[in-house]
Amino acid sequence: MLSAVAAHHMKLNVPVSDFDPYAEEVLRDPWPYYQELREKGPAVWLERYSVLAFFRHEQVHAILSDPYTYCSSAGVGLTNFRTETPWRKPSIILEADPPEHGRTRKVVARILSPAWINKLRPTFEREAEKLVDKVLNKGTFDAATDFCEAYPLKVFADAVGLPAEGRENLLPYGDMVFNGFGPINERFKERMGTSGQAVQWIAEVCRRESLTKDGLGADLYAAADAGELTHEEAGMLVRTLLSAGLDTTVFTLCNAMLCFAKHPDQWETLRENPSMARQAIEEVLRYEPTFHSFYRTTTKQVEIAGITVPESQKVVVFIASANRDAQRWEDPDRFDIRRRASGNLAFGTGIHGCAGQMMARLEGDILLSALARKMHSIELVGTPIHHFNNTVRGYTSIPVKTTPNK
Ligand code: OVV
Repeated sequence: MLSAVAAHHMKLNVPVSDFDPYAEEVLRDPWPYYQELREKGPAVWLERYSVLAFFRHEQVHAILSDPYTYCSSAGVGLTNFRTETPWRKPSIILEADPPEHGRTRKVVARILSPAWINKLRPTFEREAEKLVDKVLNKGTFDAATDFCEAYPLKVFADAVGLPAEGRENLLPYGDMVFNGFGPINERFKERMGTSGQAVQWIAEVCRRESLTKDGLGADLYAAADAGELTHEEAGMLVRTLLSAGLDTTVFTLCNAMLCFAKHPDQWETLRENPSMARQAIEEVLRYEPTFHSFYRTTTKQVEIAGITVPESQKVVVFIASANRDAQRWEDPDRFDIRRRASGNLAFGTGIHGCAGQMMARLEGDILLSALARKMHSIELVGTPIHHFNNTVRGYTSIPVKTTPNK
């Protein structure tokens, strides 16, 4: 806990705000709030949560690049694991610091590396063609459920080696994990109350016996056989794949579909150049990043942007805000697939930068280029339903009408 003196000291030195990042009106449209908060100064004290918040690209990047000062082992959510009990056993990769983090990260990085996952490409492409044909055949469909959920639930879950039955537990489990990085609010409690079965199912399928012999899950257990991990750790890292790999890619695809439905000129550009799919996904990630924020905890007193931050202070970095910082991006509120969007912080950066980012790009690239080759137009035919979550941003429903290429 921060001492009263330290809190007082900090309030004297940085602007104070009653901003609530978890309020529905903020989650629905955070951009005007972020702009105002970026303009207040390099850091803002969020009095509702007693955390120091960073909204500018410069500090967000600096904090994520210094894991020794801004650690993850006290949790990457609002909960401080040193003083409060986390709702689940901490992740041995996400919620770990060097040097321990390096051992688990090395194994996960290998099985999610381009070289390793490229063997999935033919299967992912075949499934993308099938799914695109199916929805274009329907014409009118829900892009969130019929398309953006359907694809990762098939291809990623298959790649990990999960059984076909029970996959309906994956998104509720992820929703709980990502709500769990925020405050213990009604949103978290409600999800917690309905997800007991999902927790149970996840624990079950992380066991070696539940997984196929040729998937990423089996690869983690093979690393344990080779002495790189314990077998229990292999199971924990399967849990990481299932926590971090579904809701995230589903929501990224949702955000992509909505970006193109709302920007028909950009769709036209992509349709004329399907090979731009990968760069288009990058701009979707910059413009509508799937994460709004993440936390770190200081390991010592530190100076940043002239502010003295005490030891053991929770800091929150708004990566979504950093991605729209005019100091870093020209015309940041413009969705433009031709821009150079690399360097955006949607996947974080540094040693904890998303280990699955090549998998996410592979899925997005393949699905978007299949669409670009087959779909002429996409149009919203109803109001999209936002999915409110304490960490990630996406949709529950996106009613669309599409026309195929002639
Ligand atoms: C990046 C991420 C998100 C959620 C869960 C985990 C990782 C994990 O390691 O469990």
